[in-house]
Amino acid sequence: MKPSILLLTLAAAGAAACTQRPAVEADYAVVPLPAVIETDTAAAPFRLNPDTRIVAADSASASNAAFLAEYIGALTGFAPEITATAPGSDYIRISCDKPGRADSYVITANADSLTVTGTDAAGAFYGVQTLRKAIPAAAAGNDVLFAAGEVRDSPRFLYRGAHLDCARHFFSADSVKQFIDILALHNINRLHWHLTDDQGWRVEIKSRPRLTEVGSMRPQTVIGVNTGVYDSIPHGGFYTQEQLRDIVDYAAARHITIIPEIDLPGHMQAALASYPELGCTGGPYEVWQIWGVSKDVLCAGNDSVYAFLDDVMTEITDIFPSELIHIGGDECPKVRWQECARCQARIRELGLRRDASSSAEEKLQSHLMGHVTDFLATRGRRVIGWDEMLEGGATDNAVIMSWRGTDGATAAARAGHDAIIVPYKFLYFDFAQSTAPGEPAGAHWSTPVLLEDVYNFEPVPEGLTDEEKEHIIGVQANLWSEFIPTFQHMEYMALPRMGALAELQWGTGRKDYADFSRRLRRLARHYDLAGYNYAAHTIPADTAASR
Ligand code: TNX
Repeated sequence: MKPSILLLTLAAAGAAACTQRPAVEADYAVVPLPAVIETDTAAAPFRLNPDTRIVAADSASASNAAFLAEYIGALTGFAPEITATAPGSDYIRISCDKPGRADSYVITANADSLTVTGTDAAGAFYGVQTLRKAIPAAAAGNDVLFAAGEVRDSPRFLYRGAHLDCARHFFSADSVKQFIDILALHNINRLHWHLTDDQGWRVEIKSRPRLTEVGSMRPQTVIGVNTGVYDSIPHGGFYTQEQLRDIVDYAAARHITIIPEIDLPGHMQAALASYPELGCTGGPYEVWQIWGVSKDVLCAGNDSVYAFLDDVMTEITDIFPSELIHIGGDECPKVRWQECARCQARIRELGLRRDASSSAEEKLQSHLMGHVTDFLATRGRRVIGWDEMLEGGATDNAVIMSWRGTDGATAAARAGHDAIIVPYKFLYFDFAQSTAPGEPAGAHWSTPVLLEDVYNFEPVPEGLTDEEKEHIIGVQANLWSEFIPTFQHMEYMALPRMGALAELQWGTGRKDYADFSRRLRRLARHYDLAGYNYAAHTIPADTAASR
């Protein structure tokens, strides 16, 4: 007699129950902390297991489903199948059709299923990041239990940035992609990419080939803080437009917009070395081998400089779809302009005069920045500049990046400009992470930026009205690279401070350092799994007091 199918099925189920696989528990309290976590410990949890399927409910959710499958694979070793329709039970469903604020999501879990519903594809992506971080990094070979209940989450700021300086030291396209992966893990959605500076021009501009032929390479670099001793090692590199487009796509798939920065009119010595006629003195100039602020800047009295900038921005906007384009504006000494006949003639021609707040040369800089702003506006773009942009007067819709403190942001918000908060004392991650002996060096001109300082920083300046506060659109950390020559070192400077940054950008603003430390320790296990280099010693240890 043949055994019935029913009997066989029961026997198989019995065997599975007896040999039920071990399980670990997920914890929704990740970094950054979700706004609301409501779990019901009395109800049966959702059990992620080797048979769990991922349902991509709509075409916009397919890539989120693929990311989740990849993360689950890396964490547990399972290879979940992705389907378009939900089975009866045992599935994770991803969709992005919930009305509400951008970048937001809800996770619901019960014994049958787990759902991630975004207000848009980006929101669902952050829900997927939360699930990924909720899974213990040491889950391999285990099922994962997700407590029944709901997580509702929405970011505090819609601009959540990180900056990377690839001009002072060049990092490969693959390293930049790894940086983008790190940003995604922290719910960061803007990469402010510093692509040009005195020490190197890193972006291919086809109409001006010498920018990379000459400007991307320096013959050697000063050792330490302008010691006068050089390393005799040529340093350089640049990204082709094809590589740049590939990186833009890689970032976009992770809901990250790349904001390119062409820093002008100062920080341009690599461009001057390539085209000396763009400077006030005509050169010769070299791609800078030292650090600091160069006196040699673009000549603001020369029409060919304006044409040069139009050409550069034409190609930049062809490569980068970002609405915001960063045009620098920082640290532009005026000594050359004061002595330059063409700059002085331009000042007279424009009728620029010193007044109580700005010199004629500062106004000349505003004129030049205004030209680039107007040119970008014809291509549908809006500019960001460093807070010096306010000095000679900034155009109305310029976004101000407040780096010398938060006063720039306050002034900007009061004048009706949007502002992004990046004060060096809290958010310059090129400064050392501790005062411990042997702490890897970083920038030297200010004090170390400790993990706890980052976490406890309140980004919205005091004294703003509610309406002015609306102008504080984002928070960002900056990673300058003068003293950070390798990508491994860069990772170390970024992590784990980026965890604290994510809390400022996404979180509610409530402060509880012990609770953050506990969550960060779990995130650090994910850093370990990914092989990231990070300052583990800065994470408070797991003592009874910190639990
Ligand atoms: C200041 S922030 C700079 C950069 C340096 C950085 C080093 C800003 C607008 N200018 O050029 O790389 O300090 O910490």
